[in-house]
Amino acid sequence: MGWHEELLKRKLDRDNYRKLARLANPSLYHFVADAIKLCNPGSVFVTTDADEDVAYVRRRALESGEEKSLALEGHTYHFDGYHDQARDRANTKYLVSASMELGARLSAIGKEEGLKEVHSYLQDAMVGREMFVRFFCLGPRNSPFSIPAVQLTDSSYVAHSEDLLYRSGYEEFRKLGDSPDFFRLLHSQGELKDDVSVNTDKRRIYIDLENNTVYSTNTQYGGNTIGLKKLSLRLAIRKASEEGWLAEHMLVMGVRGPGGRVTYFTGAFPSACGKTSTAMVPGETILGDDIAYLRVIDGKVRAVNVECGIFGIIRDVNAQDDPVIWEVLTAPAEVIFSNVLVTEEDIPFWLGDGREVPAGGINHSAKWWPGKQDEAGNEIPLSHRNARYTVWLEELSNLDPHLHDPLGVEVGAIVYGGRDSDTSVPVEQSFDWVHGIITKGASLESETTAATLGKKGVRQFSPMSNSDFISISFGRYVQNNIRFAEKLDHKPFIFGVNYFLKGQDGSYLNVMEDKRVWLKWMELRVHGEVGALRTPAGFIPRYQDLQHLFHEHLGKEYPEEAYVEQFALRLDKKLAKMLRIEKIYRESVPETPAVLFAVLQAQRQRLEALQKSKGDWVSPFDFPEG
Ligand code: OXD
Ligand code: MN
Repeated sequence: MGWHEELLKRKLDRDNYRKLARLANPSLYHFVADAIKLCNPGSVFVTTDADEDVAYVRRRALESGEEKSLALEGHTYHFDGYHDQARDRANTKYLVSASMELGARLSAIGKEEGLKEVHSYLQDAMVGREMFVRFFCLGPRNSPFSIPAVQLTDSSYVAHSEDLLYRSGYEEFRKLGDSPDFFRLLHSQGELKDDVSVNTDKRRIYIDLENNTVYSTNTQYGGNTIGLKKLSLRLAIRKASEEGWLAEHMLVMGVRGPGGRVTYFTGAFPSACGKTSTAMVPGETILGDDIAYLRVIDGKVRAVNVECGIFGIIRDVNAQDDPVIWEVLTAPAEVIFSNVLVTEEDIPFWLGDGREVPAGGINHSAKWWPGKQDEAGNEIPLSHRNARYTVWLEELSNLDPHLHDPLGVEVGAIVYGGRDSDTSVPVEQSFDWVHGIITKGASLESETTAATLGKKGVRQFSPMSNSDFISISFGRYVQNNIRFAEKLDHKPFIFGVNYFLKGQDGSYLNVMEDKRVWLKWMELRVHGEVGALRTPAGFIPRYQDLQHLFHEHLGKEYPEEAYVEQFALRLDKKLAKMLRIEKIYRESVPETPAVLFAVLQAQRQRLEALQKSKGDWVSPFDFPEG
């Protein structure tokens, strides 16, 4: 027996040792034993797929005080520290060895230096605490998509959240045998005061791509700690690029067409840009709201949701706009609320919930009252703008029946959307796969939101809405996307959407529910059942079709002036954007495929020619049917 096994035997009680030993995987023993040696936990709990193990984690979350009960049965809440409320981009880095080429857009640190640093923060970080060892399966079980992953954490909140978000995977590890092919995630909250991580200056999320291992410490916020989410997405993007499939920041949903037809869509939107609310549009079915794996199987693109739950932004969730999730959040069910306001009656409140603001309560800033200010004199809202809820998808009334299908669903359309106040039309279809990947996916920009730390509202380049998670050079990533379906007979259609377009007076031109109409239009396009107008940048809807769809699905009028304002081509803005994107690829993206420049330049020339004849603003009625 090597020292790893000896240490495990010494540190784990009999029951927990037996659970680990049953997996008979030396690489797993190494990972767990190394982590125990480093973090020095007081005890270790190994979780199998058994209900009682899962229930134990849930109970510990309450006993440890990381979660507290709310009035409704099954509801709990958790707070992250005041300065630990979003993904920390600046301190999330790839550990690179001399042989790795990641390109300048990826944040990296030398492997030796980075490991030394993060190990120093993790050293003895779990003294007197319990370490949870949790096994999960990314994607459905027993599937070509499945990736086993093991999470070690000293946070029962993290372990509990993952339980709602991922399929348990102890049995997947049993099937894995002694293979080292699994993801490894190690997290510690670091030093705590009043239940929150205090050393946020030492918050680090370091990713070792060569060993499929992620280290996260001195943080509690889910986006930094729930290793199966964005941290595993980074590992998966690299794995996918080596194996010829795609790991994407995408929702998966079913959109109903005429006669009960269901067409499956995947959709990439940067964080806090309408992805979850699209996936939950009333009347359609949801498979997932955040991360999808896509593979070509039998000549068709198929997709699965990597997760089985939602870690959703709660801000603006209200009975009117989001009836499906509202129902779940206001009835007994297993729900974790984070960074909301909790009143004396143990009722959670959040920004934009449509209810009267309560007189006070506690939130991420401790005791709260309306008008409370932080040290800098800024008013503290009743809940954080990035406050979240965590639930099982099974709780949703519109869950699609294919969530757990090992082969996923066939993808009819891929939608790319960003937060864009002044450039793109609400919905537009690309000419073909390559044009779509390049002008919609690879050209995506978005104005920043509260899901990451830093200034909000700054326009950022975000190819496929994945820029925070791309773990290979951006050029190679785009190339992989192009190649993925280029040669298939049945390619998904590619669309761009923009829910955030504003008019001249600065107000939004659409309301949230309008996206239902865009979805219905796209569904009809996939089946060739509705016409379109051909612009130099893609196909846009005809007025009469939208008028009909607005009436049929939303029961409202759609005035011609609204159509013209929303679908006019804003050529000055569109051309400026194209120049920005070309410049980014030319100057800072090595390995950019030549076809990207060819497609962008051809489109730019078409738009310039149009601008010469028609000026900066062109009405949709000026375009021919195409
Ligand atoms: C998320 C994110 O939580 O992208 O999904 O930040
Ligand atoms: Mn996301």
